[in-house]
Amino acid sequence: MPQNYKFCFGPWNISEGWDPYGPTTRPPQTFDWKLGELKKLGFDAMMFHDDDAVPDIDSKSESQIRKETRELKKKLDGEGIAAEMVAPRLWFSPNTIDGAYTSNNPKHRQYAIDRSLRTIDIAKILGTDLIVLWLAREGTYVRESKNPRRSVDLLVEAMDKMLAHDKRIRLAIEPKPNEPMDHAYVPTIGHALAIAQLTQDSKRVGALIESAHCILAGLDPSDEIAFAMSFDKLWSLHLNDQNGLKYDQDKPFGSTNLRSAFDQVRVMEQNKYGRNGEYVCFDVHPFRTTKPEHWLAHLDNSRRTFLKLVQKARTYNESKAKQMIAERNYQALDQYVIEHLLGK
Ligand code: XLS
Ligand code: MG
Repeated sequence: MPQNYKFCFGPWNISEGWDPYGPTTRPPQTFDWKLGELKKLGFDAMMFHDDDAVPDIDSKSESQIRKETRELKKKLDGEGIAAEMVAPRLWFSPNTIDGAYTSNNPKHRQYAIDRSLRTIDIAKILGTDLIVLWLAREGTYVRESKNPRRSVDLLVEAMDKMLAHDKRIRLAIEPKPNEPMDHAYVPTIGHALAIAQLTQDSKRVGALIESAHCILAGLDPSDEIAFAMSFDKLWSLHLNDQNGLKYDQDKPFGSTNLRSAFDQVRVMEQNKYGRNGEYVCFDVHPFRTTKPEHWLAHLDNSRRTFLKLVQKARTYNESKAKQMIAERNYQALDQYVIEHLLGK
């Protein structure tokens, strides 16, 4: 049976256009407005940072966090929208200036672990077992400021504490090679799955792949997806796009690399991504130039492109391709793929 995909995005994907060189270009919107737009678009789930679910989380008690999360759960249920995952946002606080789990300051490491355990509590109330760890500030600006071997141990220690906090949650590590760090400690899916093997319960530690992050590592997203699926450990996907090695652009899916987008969809189809309930999330931002009246277009367009590429994958002439491969006629194969994507 062909896979029916379920789609998701986060409140941060309806952003206001700020960049380091200029102010916002769109007025901030309420969470309720964003939830309403997600529902109108026909998406199935919303993904959350812990402070998307509970704003100003650091100023709140555990009971207040639980109370606000229950209110959010009621709101999501009322709209028939699932929570896909919750990710601790460990890159804004003054306690994470020098890293979170790998900070040189033991108090700050403890802050990061405590906040991650709160994230697990939020996820349980929202009805998801998936915790995403984008290790934004686990890395260095100055290599000698940290001991890389000890940093791996500290990451494993933090994950073990999360796995012990609740026996049902799963951790999905989201690799990214840099930004904001000069070099991040977990740059690729290989590093993520290797670290998973060091934890106390490695079957509960998997990964999330983001297209742009693979490109920033100089890798092909479809190969990274296939690699993670070889281990049955691709538990979420952030499909987007990236034009070369620069700041993380979070461009709409297929916006720059249509061939690569096709290859990502094809490898998802071949490996039946989604058969265990995994979502397709678009971690994309509108261009700064996008007007408020076109605010959701980047999400709707990403899904349109995705679904058109699903059709391209399903109408790909496998036997014709097999013949060219058998003849090692890869020039013809290359041209066939191009013309298939270009259509009649
Ligand atoms: C940023 C990351 C972030 C995670 C969620 O580059 O992709 O959006 O997906 O914290
Ligand atoms: Mg992401």
